[in-house]
Amino acid sequence: MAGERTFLCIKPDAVQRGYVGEIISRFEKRGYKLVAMKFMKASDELLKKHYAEHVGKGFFEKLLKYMSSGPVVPMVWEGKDVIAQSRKMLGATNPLKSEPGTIRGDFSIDMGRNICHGSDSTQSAEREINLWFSEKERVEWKSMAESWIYE
Ligand code: DAT
Ligand code: MG
Repeated sequence: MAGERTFLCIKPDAVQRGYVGEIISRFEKRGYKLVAMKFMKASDELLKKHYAEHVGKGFFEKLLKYMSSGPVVPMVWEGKDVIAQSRKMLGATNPLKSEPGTIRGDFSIDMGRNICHGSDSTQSAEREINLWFSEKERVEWKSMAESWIYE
């Protein structure tokens, strides 16, 4: 299955609160395939590029401080419709509006502590994957579970 790819990033609050495994587990269990992953502190320079659309907005400095406050777990995941499906699995940007059962709806309350990032379109997925990962860091592998996930 030559699936679509998306960029997800577990944010510093989720690392601090011990939710790294739980978040990865949800995407694994759904049937999506992990293609790349790192554990790192993001520089202001990288975050300004990542959140380019929000530079200059009222909440931007707070967002930058939060995202650079500790380690994050950037990842690339692959599979059918993974961009839209992972946004659904994350829930709304404001956790107070996220449905229970979603990652943000289950584990967060405030917008500035909303646990995990996910690309919102094909274009942003491509841009974010290229920003956070070199070609070499994306692992080509065949999942043996594929024929049990896709018919
Ligand atoms: P998302 O992360 O759901 O793609 P976004 O791209 O609009 O949402 O914003 C990026 C992050 O910035 C978001 O996860 C939380 C924060 N944010 C967005 N809008 C905000 C606002 N009005 N006040 C405070 N923080 C905000
Ligand atoms: Mg966004």
